[in-house]
Amino acid sequence: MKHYYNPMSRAATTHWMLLEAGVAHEQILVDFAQGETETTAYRAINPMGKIPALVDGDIVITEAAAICAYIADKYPEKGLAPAHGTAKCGKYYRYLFVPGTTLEPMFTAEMLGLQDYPAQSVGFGDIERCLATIEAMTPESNWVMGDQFTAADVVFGGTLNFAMQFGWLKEPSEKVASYVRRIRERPAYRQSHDPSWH
Ligand SMILES: N[C@@H](CCC(=O)N[C@@H](CS)C(=O)NCC(=O)O)C(=O)O
Repeated sequence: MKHYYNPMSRAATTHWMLLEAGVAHEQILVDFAQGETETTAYRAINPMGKIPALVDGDIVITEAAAICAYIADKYPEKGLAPAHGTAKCGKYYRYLFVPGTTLEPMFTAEMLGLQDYPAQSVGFGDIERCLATIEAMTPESNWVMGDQFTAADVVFGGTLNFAMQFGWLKEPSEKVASYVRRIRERPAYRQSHDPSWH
């Protein structure tokens, strides 16, 4: 598998997932600051010109959450996803999808200082709803699926981690802060994230 990556990017999350799964992969550094996501060769892999991307044989997976879900599904023996078709998957999918579809757009809107948006039309509603969602979805202890650490923690916990380190989450509750501390203590997290980030 080829992992198109840069350590100072969301690809740190997919690198973390690959390490959690203990999967051998080829790390291909993409220097986006030097325009390497703009080349014809890279756009053939991801027309979005974004990293991360994972290429597994003739399959291309883009979007950090999709890559994490793919790795968890490809290696079920690693226990990084609930068993397929079980009721637990409903909860698991929610944690995989909420960050990219709802939380990230809200953080972007906040970062850009956008205010005059129609909360009933935009997918993230408004910041209050998103903060309440983060609070409600963050586990009191262990991981989002209970004792089992899964790809959902990499995606949801990884998003909260970025939100804290970049100051998007201005006043995290103790519950959120301690979940992010647990995330940051994981050996695979530490191996994949630059300590200067937080
Ligand atoms: N929705 C994408 C976002 C990926 C993304 O924004 N990647 C940034 C780095 S964190 C990037 O590739 N930027 C380079 C560019 O836009 O040229 C995902 O979740 O993978």
